[in-house]
Amino acid sequence: MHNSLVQIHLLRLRTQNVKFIMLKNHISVILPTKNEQKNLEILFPYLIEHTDELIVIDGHSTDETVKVAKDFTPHVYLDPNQGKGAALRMAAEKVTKPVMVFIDADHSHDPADIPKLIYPIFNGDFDHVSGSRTLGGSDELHGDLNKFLRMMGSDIILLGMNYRFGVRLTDSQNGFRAIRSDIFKTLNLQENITSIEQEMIIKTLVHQFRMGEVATHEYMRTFGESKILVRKVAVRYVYSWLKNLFQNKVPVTEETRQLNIKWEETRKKIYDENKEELQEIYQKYRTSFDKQPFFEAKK
Ligand SMILES: Nc1nc2c(ncn2[C@@H]2O[C@H](COP(=O)(O)OP(=O)(O)O)[C@@H](O)[C@H]2O)c(=O)[nH]1
Ligand SMILES: [Mg+2]
Repeated sequence: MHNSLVQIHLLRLRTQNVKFIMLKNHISVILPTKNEQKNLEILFPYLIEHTDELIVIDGHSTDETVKVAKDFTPHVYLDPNQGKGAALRMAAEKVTKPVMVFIDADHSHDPADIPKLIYPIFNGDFDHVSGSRTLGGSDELHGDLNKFLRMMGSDIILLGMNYRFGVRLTDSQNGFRAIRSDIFKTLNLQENITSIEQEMIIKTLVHQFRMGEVATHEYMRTFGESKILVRKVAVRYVYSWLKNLFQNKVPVTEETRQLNIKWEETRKKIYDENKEELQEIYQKYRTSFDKQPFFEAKK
């Protein structure tokens, strides 16, 4: 049964692959892992096509995750054992590239969507781009009670964010996203568990960086089970949501202005050197870029 599963997933990835050669030198891909050995064996060959800096932050797996990871990348670290949020913060200390892409290791995201996530950043449209499962569909948000509660919860969280900050985002929780590395490091993120996803979005809005979305599909994880139990994390999610919603937008500081000026220089250089590849990505996904229901609330 597992063999046929693997074949289906390989087929899926092969059909969607896009050329992505030079730009991969400018992004770090961050993979938080906890007991994902079997998923990694499928995922890694595709991931390394999309980055020259693959960083694995492992949550003290008890299977062979770390061993498999080390076959594919020299950048393998153990997290502080506090959860996925703490793992992502640790990753930020290791990156050397200007854009970070976060992708789950359970094979529920397709590495072939990475170009779609990073294009609006290198094109200068956004500073942080989240994959949206509302726009792209999800096999993990519908069908049983646990999924229903997760979907309802994340939609309520989303409504709060949208009305509080005058945007119309469509996904508040996806683990598949791209963000300027300099920004991630200045957001002063605090959440130790997966509630870091909503915190990252809210703080992007609070500090007046540009938040965008593109459609990405979420597949069912291939092997193993989710580590998230709604009843265990719900209180933390609500607490961090309310705490962050009560922040006011902060005026753009001199520090932020400087950060943006420096970024713009970096971006232009990368853009000019990789124009053809970026054009290719644009041509391939133009409908999802052009038709965005982005993000400012209608006045
Ligand atoms: N480093 C690290 N990774 C984790 C931890 N908990 C979950 N992950 C990883 O984070 C990703 C998302 O976790 P998952 O259980 O699939 O959550 P779900 O997709 O929201 O159901 C997967 O790649 C997990 O292996 C942790 O404590 N530390
Ligand atoms: Mg998952």
